[in-house]
Amino acid sequence: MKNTALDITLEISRALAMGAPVVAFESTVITHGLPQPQNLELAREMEKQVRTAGATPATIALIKGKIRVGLSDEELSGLSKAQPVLKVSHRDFATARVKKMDGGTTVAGTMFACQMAGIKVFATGGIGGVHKESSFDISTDLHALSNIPMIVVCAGAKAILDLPATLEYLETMGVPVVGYRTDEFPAFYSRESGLGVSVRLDSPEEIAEFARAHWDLGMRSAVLVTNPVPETQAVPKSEMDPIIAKASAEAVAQGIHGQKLTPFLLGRISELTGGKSLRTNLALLLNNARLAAQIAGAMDAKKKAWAI
Ligand code: PSU
Ligand code: MN
Repeated sequence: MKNTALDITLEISRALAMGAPVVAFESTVITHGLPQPQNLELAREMEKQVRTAGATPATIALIKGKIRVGLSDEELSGLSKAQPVLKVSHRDFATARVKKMDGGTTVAGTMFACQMAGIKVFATGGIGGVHKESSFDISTDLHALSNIPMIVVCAGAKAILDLPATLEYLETMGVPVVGYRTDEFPAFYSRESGLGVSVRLDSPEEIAEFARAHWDLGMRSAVLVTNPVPETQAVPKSEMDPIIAKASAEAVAQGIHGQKLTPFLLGRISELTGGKSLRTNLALLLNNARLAAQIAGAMDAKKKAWAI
């Protein structure tokens, strides 16, 4: 089906047509999640890591209202500096389209575009979830995970969220939460949360096999792979908890809510940790890009084995 809202680069559409491994990236992390110039450096480095691992990177964003799969370096650079720029989840695509705006796609928005494009593996930092400040602030990311069949690699979810409620919601919606070489759900900056995953898997091949089994059964939900930040870059939970509590209290005091809440909390946490959390954030994003490329490669290898 030719979709005029969607624009895929030749390189990516060729890779998809050949069944070669492709890894998608979101762009809200570039437009709203990280400061300049680290956002652009990170976006470039993630693409590089994926290429080194033998897969094709596909950064997804809205450019002048069009859903773009694969960006040129000029476009990536423009997006990293664009002001104002939309944060695009499901409800915002039509806004971007009719107003011909640039926008960074959230996890949910990126999954929507991946489904249109036929991309099966996506790497991000942390997913959105149920916020602590308001029981009605539940990220569209959770809804997307419940009904878009693809693999999403993340470092868990930040403890700015209500993590037990987020995991309950994922369970209700039938989303398997895979711990990569861990039994514990990682909390983004920290490797520990005190909460469990639904299954532990120890290799990219096992993850590819698991996803295949999930979808072969007729399930339509995503497989959420949680990859703990490398030990050398992790910040202990005990160190993060008071900082997160302070940032959350400030958000409540300042009346910050809705789409602005996540970017506000991320920015404040980075300030309060004197940039330490930012370094952790960058490290886990690259770590997730590498694992996603390995998983995409393992899925590709499986497909070929089955075709014989
Ligand atoms: N969590 C992070 N960093 C981020 C985000 C989440 O640690 O940059 C971004 C992602 O793009 C995610 C979005 O999809 O925030 C969730 O926003 P909301 O809570 O408004 O749905
Ligand atoms: Mn929200």
